Amino acid sequence: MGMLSTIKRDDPELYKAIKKELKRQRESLEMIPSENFASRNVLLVAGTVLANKYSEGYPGRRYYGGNGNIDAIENLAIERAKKLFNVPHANVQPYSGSPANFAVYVALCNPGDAIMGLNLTDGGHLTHGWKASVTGKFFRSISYHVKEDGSIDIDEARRLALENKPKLIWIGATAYPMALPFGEFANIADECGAYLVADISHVAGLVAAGVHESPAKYAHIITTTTHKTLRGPRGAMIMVTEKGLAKDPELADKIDRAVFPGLQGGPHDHTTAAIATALLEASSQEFKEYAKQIVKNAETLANILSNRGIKLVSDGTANHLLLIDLTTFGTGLGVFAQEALDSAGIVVNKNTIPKEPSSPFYPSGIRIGTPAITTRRMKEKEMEEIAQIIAEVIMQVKDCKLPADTEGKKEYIKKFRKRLRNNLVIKEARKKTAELCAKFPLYPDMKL
Ligand code: DSN
Repeated sequence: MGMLSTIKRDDPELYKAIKKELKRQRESLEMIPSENFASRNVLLVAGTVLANKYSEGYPGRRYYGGNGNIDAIENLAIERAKKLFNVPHANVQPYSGSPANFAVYVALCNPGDAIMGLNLTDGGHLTHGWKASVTGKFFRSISYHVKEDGSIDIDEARRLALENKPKLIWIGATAYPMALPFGEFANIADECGAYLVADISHVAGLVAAGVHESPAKYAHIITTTTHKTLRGPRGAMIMVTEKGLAKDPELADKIDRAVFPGLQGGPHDHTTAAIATALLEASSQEFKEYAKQIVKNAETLANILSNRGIKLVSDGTANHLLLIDLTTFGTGLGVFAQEALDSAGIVVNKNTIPKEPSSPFYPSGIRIGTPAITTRRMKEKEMEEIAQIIAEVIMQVKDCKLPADTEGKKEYIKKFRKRLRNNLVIKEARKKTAELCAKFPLYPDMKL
């Protein structure tokens, strides 16, 4: 019997939609770098009766009764996080990455304080002070950038930090293919007296496996989502380091109070438990091999795409993602590349590139990552094939020209979609990606 047999009976409409989504995930190559496939155990735990409980507070200090089992579960997640990331304090309650980051502001800053982060279109995150996020409205946000070679401009960051004396500095990114310079930012933060917060959401799995340097000895606080390279449920954690406690012995309490009651109500106990499962998995030798393979796969993709004349920001990758710069062909081509790849069965996202000449909605790049296809156990051989397919598909969109006016854009994209449906190269590519997906089945034993 399928695991959703009662949903199938009682809510066929919803059942159908879930089934279609499983089919989509199984039959396409998921290459959005922030996505992954959680294990069957993580999914199972996230779907348990733990979702029924209210547990405001922390283990041993709850506002509701009946939390003995939840205390044990949350403590398990906390202890596993502390061990895996080598930190003395972990809060596993943030609902997701953005609330986790906002809790850090609540703990450390007052409205109007200066804060610093990597500029969004240079690869930073909305919550690191971008103008469209409340973090760019409530605080005096100063952005640092990347240089021509795609690496973070440490000199600019130092100059801005000394001039503006920010209360906190973020080091972290969503579209940065190089290693994060934790040591250099620790020096900058120490020089200007700021808190250094490492947002390792994208590389948490690589850090846990020792494939990316850990910020534990450099940052005062570490935030991360749990569902990207860490391969857990959708959730987040905030960790305080020894360095953080040395700077402010009350830092752990401040973080805990900021999460609850500062920002959130009851934690999602089913997610906390699934985080505990993911942390156990991430401490295994198998996970270390997985993380190494993520990087090897990304390197292989980068080499072949570069050889095919496709420009990459920073000319390659040192982690799980590649940022393709399409400006060699034209501006604002990200949307065409994303849609063409989608039709070919490869799911990626359009993305801004450093010094973006277009806009975040019609950006000039695409972001490609290997965490999810590596979970499907694909290796270098498959990356060679996928890179050739991506290159072929990109050649199909290189002559697109994005009109300047909104109506013109809509009309052009409509016609482009029609052309895509009849494109023989894309059809051939779709066949190849379907074959690859069939060879590396996703959740092979899962029956809905
Ligand atoms: N949406 C995430 C990403 O794709 O990187 C960041 O929040």
